[in-house]
Amino acid sequence: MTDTLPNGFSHDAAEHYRRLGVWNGDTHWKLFRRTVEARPHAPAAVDAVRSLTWAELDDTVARAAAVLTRAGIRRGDRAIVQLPNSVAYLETVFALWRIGAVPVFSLPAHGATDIRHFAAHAPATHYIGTAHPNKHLGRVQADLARPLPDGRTLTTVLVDDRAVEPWPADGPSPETPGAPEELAFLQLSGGTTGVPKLIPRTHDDYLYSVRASVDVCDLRADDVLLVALPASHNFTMSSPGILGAVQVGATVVFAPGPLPTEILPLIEEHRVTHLALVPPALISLLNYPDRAAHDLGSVRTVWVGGAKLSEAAARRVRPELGWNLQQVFGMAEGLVNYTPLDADVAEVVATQGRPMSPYDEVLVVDEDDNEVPPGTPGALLTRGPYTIRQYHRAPEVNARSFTAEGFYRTGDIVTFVDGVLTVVGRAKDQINRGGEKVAPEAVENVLLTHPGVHDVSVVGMPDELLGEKVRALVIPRDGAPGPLKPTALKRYARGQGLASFAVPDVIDIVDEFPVTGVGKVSKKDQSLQRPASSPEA
Ligand code: OOB
Repeated sequence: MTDTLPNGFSHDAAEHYRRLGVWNGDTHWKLFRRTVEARPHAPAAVDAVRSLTWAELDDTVARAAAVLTRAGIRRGDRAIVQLPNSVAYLETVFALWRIGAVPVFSLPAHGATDIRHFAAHAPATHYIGTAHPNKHLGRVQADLARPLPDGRTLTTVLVDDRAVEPWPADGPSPETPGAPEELAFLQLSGGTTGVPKLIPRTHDDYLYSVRASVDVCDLRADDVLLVALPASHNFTMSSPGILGAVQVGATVVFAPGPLPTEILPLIEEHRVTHLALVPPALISLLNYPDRAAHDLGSVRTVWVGGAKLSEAAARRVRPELGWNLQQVFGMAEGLVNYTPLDADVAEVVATQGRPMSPYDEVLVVDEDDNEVPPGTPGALLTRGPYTIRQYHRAPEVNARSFTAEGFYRTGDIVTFVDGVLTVVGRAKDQINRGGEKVAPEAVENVLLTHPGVHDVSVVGMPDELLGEKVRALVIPRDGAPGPLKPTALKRYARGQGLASFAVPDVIDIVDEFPVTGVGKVSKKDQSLQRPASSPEA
């Protein structure tokens, strides 16, 4: 027996949560099978080409499992999943859980560098991607033909996610699902370092978070959930998300993305009752001129999270859309907070909600880890039944990301008053680009490999819609041939395997970086004082 479970919980801590009944021995495969048994003829999953009941989905998941088994995936293997929002995505993930394999949830926007890192670090044996790659995914897939640093090459499985029958009949495959305390999947951290960290979640801990989410939300059987954000993101998966829909037996409708033109027709056509959005997607919807042409009256609740929602936008939701708003402040590492459905308006529009579980422990501390008085901003630390106590295979990162008592250092600066959290800032070196998290260091590392670059500093730049954009300040190398052009540098960054959302929105060529009093590069000054005359790429 190892010292800890894959999510870092000691056996004692695990036993504690089992005794409390919050870890109840459920698994993702059992969850799915229960809903198939309970609601075989109810609509389960819909996308642009397909519409399946739970019983039909059970069949196609079995076929998908046979295909993946034939590709060599076995119980315990890790497989990177990088698929667009589609029924085929859902089938792939449940097929992996049927086999007892472990999905590594990458986003379609992740670049080749990210995927290679996940492959080496998980370590993964397979990559499951789309048979209809865009330019970006085409680059990722081409790159995977190269061996990994350890000499292995990933086995690639391409899924025709636009086909009516993506899974050729391939004979039965046995069910060999994982156990409750085992690794259920690897989720990706927003990242503050060069490469995203892998987040190990077990069936027990994650499914508790799904049940706790369902408890504070109004998602029921016969409801219709629109999945518009990337399906594999933690928010989309479990707050209450796709797995919440599976738990209650609601229908999941996949939209290709969260633009008003992508979601409005689907809301109307499928009588959508719930959806989750990041703040920029909500604001785009609020400001969309043709909104009134669509009947949005079926929607009861919109969940908004991933980045701070402005109070001004939050105030418009009820009067202009007629929907309930629940702010969601969560993290793939665990802790999720919601504004309650019955909270007063002031709390709904101006706070990031309350921890969803009575077993969530929240500390707000100063620089010496001493608790601050209520209402005083401080760093948020948290521990509880569904917050990991370690990253996957990363002892050094773990030492700085968790306290000795197992609290996770979220990197968020918050106030905590009467059980209500408000996010007021950030202590981590990360850019939150409308919910997509960018590690400046990762972007700097890529730009530094360009022969014309002497030094780079990447910072967040305030943006009306996204909250923040990615800005790179670049000092050219002396004697480099020809002038350094922002457009050329952007193209270079795109070709170097960066996630698409991490490619700088703006590159400014400068002579030197602003420095603080102590001679350290001041990231704050750079993000705030962008010279009006600087060239915009
Ligand atoms: C969600 O998860 P991640 O892992 O992509 O990012 C977590 C970080 C938080 O630590 C915080 O810095 C920021 O994203 N964040 C928010 C926020 N929701 C997330 N900051 C302000 N207000 C909010 N409402 O982003 C995530 C995971 C599950 C549910 C919802 C979001």
